[in-house]
Amino acid sequence: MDFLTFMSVFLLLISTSCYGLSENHHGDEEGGLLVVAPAKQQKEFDYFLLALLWPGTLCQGTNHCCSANACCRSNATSMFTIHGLWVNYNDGTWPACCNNGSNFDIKKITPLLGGLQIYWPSLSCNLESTCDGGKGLFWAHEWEKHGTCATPVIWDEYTYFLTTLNIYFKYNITKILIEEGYIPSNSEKYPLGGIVSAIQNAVRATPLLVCSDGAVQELRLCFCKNFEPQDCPNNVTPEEACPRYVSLPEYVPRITGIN
Ligand code: U2P
Repeated sequence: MDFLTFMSVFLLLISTSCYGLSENHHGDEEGGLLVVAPAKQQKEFDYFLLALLWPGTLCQGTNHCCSANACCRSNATSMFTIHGLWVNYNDGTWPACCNNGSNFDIKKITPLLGGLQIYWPSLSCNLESTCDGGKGLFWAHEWEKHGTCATPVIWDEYTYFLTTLNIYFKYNITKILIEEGYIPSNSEKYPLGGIVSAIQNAVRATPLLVCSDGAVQELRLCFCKNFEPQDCPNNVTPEEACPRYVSLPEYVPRITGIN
């Protein structure tokens, strides 16, 4: 089956309710620790959230380099990269680590690795927490913490990564912003409302932006279970909220030696 056929069948098979009722259930972190409920107690999620990272902001915090850290690449372009495809509840919480038996296995996504390295890179040298209390790749963290909770829409690791790449390509946020004049810059500031409107016009749904010191750090797009865009609930913390004028810093390669 070619890829387009696969995606068409896949999208037809999944449930389509955007606003279906769902009992809320508690998610996630308390004092940095994952609070993991047994899989059978997890309630089905309400919507998907594609979280994108802006390397121009995040890479400013790079203080040492390694080959895994895309902030250290000399040829990194100024584009949003993928943080993860998350599954959330409408009340602002989310399930996490829904299937400890489904540990990340890189072999299952071998055909996708080329794309993942470019579009879903780690922006840090640190290993990330896995659901069994260990440390692993950024991809392992995202699959185990978020992907395993995406049932009954997504059941397996390969589909999780493939689906995420496809949504990312379908809604090319970097291109949308550049076409509207929001060019990465280390001197300009842009009205937050203008950025939000540009995305609303292109995607037909309201995104959510997360800032750090007035710079865009993350951009989130929300989707119904059939992957139609829906408005994102405005549930960022005050520390993450963006001011009325934001910067979109240019990516500055930080080649301090790969070690
Ligand atoms: O915002 C801090 C971290 O909390 C997790 N998060 C946040 C919002 C949301 O809607 N869903 C969600 O999971 C993310 O955790 P991570 O995937 O990075 O471990 C987010 O970075």
